[in-house]
Amino acid sequence: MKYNKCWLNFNPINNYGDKEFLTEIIVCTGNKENNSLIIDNAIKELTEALNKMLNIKVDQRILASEDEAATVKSGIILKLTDDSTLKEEGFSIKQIGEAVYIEAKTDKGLLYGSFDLIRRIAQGQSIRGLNITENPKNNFRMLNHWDNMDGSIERGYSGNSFFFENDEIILDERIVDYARLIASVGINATVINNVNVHEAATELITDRYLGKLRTMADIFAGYGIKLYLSANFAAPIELGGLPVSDPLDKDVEEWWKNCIKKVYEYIPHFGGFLIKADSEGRPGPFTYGRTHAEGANLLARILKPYGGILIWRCFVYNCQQDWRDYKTDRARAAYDNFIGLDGEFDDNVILQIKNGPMDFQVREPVSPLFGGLKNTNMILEVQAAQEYTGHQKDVCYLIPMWKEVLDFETYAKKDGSTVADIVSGRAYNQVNCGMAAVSNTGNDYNWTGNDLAASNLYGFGRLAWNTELSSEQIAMEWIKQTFPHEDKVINTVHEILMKSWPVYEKYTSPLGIGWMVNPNNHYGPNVDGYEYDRWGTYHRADRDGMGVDRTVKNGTGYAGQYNEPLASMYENIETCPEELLLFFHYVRYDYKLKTGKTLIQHIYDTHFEGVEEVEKMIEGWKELKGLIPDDVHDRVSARFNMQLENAIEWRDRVNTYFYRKSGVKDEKGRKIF
Ligand code: GCV
Repeated sequence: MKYNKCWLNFNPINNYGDKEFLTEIIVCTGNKENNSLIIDNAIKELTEALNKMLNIKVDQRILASEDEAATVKSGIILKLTDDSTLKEEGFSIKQIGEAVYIEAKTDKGLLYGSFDLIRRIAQGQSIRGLNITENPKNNFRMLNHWDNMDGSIERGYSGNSFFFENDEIILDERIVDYARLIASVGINATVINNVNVHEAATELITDRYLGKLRTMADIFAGYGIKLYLSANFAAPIELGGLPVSDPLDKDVEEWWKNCIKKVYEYIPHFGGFLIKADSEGRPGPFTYGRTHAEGANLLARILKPYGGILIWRCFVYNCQQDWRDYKTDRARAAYDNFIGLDGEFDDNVILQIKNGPMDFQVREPVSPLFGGLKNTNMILEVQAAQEYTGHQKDVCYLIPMWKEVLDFETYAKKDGSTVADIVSGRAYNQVNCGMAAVSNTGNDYNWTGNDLAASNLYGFGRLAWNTELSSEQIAMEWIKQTFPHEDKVINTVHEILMKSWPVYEKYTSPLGIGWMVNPNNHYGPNVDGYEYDRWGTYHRADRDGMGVDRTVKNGTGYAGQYNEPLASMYENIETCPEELLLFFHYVRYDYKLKTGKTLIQHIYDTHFEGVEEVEKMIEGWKELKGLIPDDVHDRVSARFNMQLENAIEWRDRVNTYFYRKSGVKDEKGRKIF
């Protein structure tokens, strides 16, 4: 076996009490010939899950007529309905008498309902008296893969790509299992290639690859997933031989028209494009003096008749900017570049905004763009790939971080304008919006490098479906579907996951300062390592204090990009949330935090604590030996060893650095190297 099935392992559930409802799957949507691939897949999943988990060999029956359906009294009944409380992808599950009814408006809804039922049984939950209705909170629930055509993955920590190898597309059983995995948590769209579109990837939109992509898109469609591609803004030059890729040039428009027509001839259900432009060396409309709206709208207009969507990233900044000017601030860039374009994007354009203003640091404030744009579709982009959060060597369960972002009140409206309200479309009555995660997958046996990192992939899907689920609940669901149902296992893994982000933060970056990592690979400490700062350091530490002054009064002015009362809250050192203190302020080492500790003592203490807590997590994990499969235990133990080494290195380097800068001794007299 080249890979495991993660949370779709369908481990046996002993002594499950509700078997009597589950002996037959009955589909009431018409005759067999009319059944869609999606329904066939739903039946397949239910059949396999019940067989493996409960040892039930389920029968299947397809009913041809409504009359016949009315006679059914027992089994799992999949039924299309026109229930107006359900959205297109929603479903209800009701257990009545001897039957469990899964009802939905569409085949996709039936698939999601089937996975929901499986999830409940896999957790050992009773389905007796079940009566639930579920509608997804977000319409777009996407993965972004940063996979390159040579098989490498940018910021990939789980092996190589399972989509590409040697400039070819891979079509094998793993693609089906990938689709099953992500559909099971409600993900409905995926971009399979890197936003940095290099060489062969530019050609994905040509005859060379479109045939195979069609096959892949069909597999995905069977699980309700749309295929998207990252496109190269300079494709008209690189593929078409045109002298420019100016979005207002007629030949460029004509070129894209022909290209997109061809894409849809091959793949009528193609989702659309994701574009990274004018950022980190990627081409874009700035070259021609055009705006990002002009760039995005050109493609959106052409995609529109096909039902296509154009997703345009707001991760636009000038990595060559002169940091010596104190007012220069990369954190300002996304807002500065896009706020003036609010309302100028076509309705099938979605702006994709990273959760924070910088770049997926351990701790950042929420991007002010969410509270700023009012007439623009938005997708929240988070990073499941642990680029700055431990490379999937260190455990870092990211759902609590994403929850904080979703729950953040932007004050864009008087009420109901949290990030979750905005990206779900509730705040401004929008349809084209949602959430995307940079995927943490690769062709490793366990998909995510660290077995525990699968919780982030699982959790992203669940959270994108229902932003109101708690981090605790998501962790619990994942654990129960992944590990044996032993209290000790469940409690220990739950505790490890829930502590992991705060622990990682403790031994790495204090109070929102970020970027003290080794340049380029972004793992391990390097206090002065920020690669785009050629003239100084990111943290701006001197002998008196550290932190970046982002106030309007004296600093970069970034704090002023927020709506009130947030702008004033961040501006004022007394009201600025402490976990972000150094993000917004230059703070003296002797500044007293709310705990009564000085800033420097806080840095020392948290770094010592971080290492101690990793040691405790390892102790807990050791005790699971024999209670979970050996291979899983060994793999995670090996990762924990790397994490401990990393944490010690962080502790020592950070503490030593700031001890040398400040000259202030540790109050507790611990050894600082
Ligand atoms: C795909 C960061 C990463 C890059 C990534 C970029 C982006 O800068 O380090 O690897 O490029 O973000 O999100 O486009």
